[in-house]
Amino acid sequence: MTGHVAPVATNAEPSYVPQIMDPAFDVGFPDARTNESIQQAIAQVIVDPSFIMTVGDPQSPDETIHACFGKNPDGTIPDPSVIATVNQFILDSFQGRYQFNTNNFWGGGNAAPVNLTWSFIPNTVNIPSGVGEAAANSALFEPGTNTMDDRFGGNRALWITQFQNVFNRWQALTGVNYTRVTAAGVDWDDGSAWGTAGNGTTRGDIRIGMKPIDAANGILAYNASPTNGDMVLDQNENWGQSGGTYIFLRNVVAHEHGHGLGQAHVCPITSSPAQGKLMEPFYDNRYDGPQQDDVRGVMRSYGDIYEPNGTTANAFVLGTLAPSSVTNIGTGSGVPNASLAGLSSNEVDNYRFTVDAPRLVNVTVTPIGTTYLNGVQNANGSCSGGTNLNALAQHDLVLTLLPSTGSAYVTLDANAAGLNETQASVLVNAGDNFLRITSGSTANSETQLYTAQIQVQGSVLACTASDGSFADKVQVTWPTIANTTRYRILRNTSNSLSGTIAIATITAPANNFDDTTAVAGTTYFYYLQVEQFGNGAFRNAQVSGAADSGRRNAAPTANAGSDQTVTDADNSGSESVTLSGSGVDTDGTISSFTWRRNGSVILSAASGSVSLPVGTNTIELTVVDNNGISGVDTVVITVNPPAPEGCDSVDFNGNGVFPEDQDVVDFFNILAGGTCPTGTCNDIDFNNNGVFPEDQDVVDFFNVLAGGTCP
Ligand SMILES: [Ca+2]
Ligand SMILES: [Ca+2]
Ligand SMILES: [Ca+2]
Ligand SMILES: [Ca+2]
Ligand SMILES: [Zn+2]
Ligand SMILES: [Zn+2]
Repeated sequence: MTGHVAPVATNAEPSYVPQIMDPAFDVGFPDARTNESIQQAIAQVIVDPSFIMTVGDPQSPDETIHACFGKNPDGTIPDPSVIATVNQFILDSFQGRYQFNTNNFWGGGNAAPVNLTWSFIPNTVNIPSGVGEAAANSALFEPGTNTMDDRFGGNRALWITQFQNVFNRWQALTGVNYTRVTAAGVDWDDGSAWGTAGNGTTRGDIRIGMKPIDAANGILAYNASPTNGDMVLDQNENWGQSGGTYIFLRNVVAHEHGHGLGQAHVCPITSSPAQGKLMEPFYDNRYDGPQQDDVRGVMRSYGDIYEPNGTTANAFVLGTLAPSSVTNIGTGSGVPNASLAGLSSNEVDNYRFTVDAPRLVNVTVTPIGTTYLNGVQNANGSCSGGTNLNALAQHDLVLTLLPSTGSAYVTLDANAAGLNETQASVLVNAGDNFLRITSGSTANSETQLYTAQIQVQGSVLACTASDGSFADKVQVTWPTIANTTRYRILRNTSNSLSGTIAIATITAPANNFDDTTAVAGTTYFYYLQVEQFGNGAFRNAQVSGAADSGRRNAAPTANAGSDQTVTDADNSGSESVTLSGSGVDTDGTISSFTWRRNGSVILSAASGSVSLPVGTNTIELTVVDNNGISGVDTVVITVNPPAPEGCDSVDFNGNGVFPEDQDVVDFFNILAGGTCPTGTCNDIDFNNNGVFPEDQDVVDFFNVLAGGTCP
């Protein structure tokens, strides 16, 4: 037979000052050495060691009753010989502060979550002797004096709320889930005989009753271990004390139920509330409910609030995490130095998170805990001094980030136990991903509390492709992505990952690529893939349909028109010429026309008149398309000078007949002020020296007419 009787919390009222070692502690406090009920219990144990089964499951004779003893007036625990006598008949040994064996937990154990029901028993249920007290009917409900109803002034809802809050608290901190059950229409259960197991609907796994155990103080309550778990409160305690929101009732019930979950006492009795443990043997109201060690102990058997999450299939669902969001796991316990996530022996914790697109995430796992004294309660009931337990460094945490299928993105195990593991900027796939916390330590029956964090970065990871900016390529660029060893560029002619072809693999830190194989004018869709940590796995940085399109420009063609030859008819040195150009762009529009001569702009329009100097003019027409890409054509415009300077034609009258006398006649006629008979006569400045009328024109006219040369 294994098991133990464990001295538990006590209370001294009305002037009890809760500091354990406080001198006021002994005011009105009974001396356990003279506590009659304890002696009765001892006597009964001696007479009949099997009595402990009376509140246990008859099918599980190993179950243990946890009885609560008082402290001595000097603050020490009760006479060791008293408890030792009891233990001698009940215990094989203490099993450490977590009673983790095949009989002391509900369900599967080792971090296996469990659903428990709880109920109050009606006054009709008789509770046999548990620790030597007389059998009596339960007395939680009215009528009667010192029922729980009475202690709370008839406000039944108020005291039930305190019990509910205790179970809510254990549920909020551990893998145990509770449901209160009642018989139809009443506040109590179906009234089955004490010791009857729960049925899940009208009778709880944890049944709670109240009866006189001893006088006020001394024994406060007792509680059976799993899988009985039932609780008996001493009717003679003032459960209605409202201080600390009924902390007396709540801490005793929470402590007792700790036994009901399979927890043994833990020592030493600490003077510092920061080191406090609900499962210390004596009541303390300087902390409220389960503390660090209590959370660790219950997680050892039932896991944490995220259970079951031992596989990716049953991973805890964190949901869709938005860009630029931070998601914390295990935070917010409200218990100093304790988190809501814990890892037990050989346990695996999986968390599933979803992202809308490939995202960079920062992940961290941080061990939680402090160093505190930890020890067992001795067989004689005294508390061992304990040894330091470093709850921060029980397991060497390992963080693995996994896609929904395939090998891990990254496994973080750089640091030793007690230290966090963290990695920034890991690219994860769109859709479901998993954060997994495991232990790199050998199997360790201690719980390692931890918190974890997933931070989703907001940056967009798409690559960008040039849209016609270059006539010789499409330039693909992308933001530098941390931890990247290689980039890969995929190309498609539709905006889909399906059907893409890899066109380049680029070694980081380069972050651009020139696609010179693109055909001008064709629209392509470019996708970026990333290999991080040199692990050989290229992962999409963009979802299908999210590609940026790119296009190599089809350059425009210019047409400057046909070559022209003109004459400076008025001998002004230049001549006005009409330029008429055009341009064609097959993948866009022409946005400008520019005509240049010797590098200087002479016209900024498709067509127009320009003045060109005498000579050969090579004119360049540049057309620019809507992407700024140019096309060029040239045209040659020849401006000839007027007829060489010299004498006019001897065909003075312009009738095409010469030489003839009529030219002479007409010359003199005009010279004399007459009119030209044909209307097309030359001027009379025959020698074109700008001086007229003069005799020299006459001389020269006859000279040329006679076959001479113009002077
Ligand atoms: Ca009592
Ligand atoms: Ca173009
Ligand atoms: Ca003529
Ligand atoms: Ca002249
Ligand atoms: Zn206890
Ligand atoms: Zn002239």
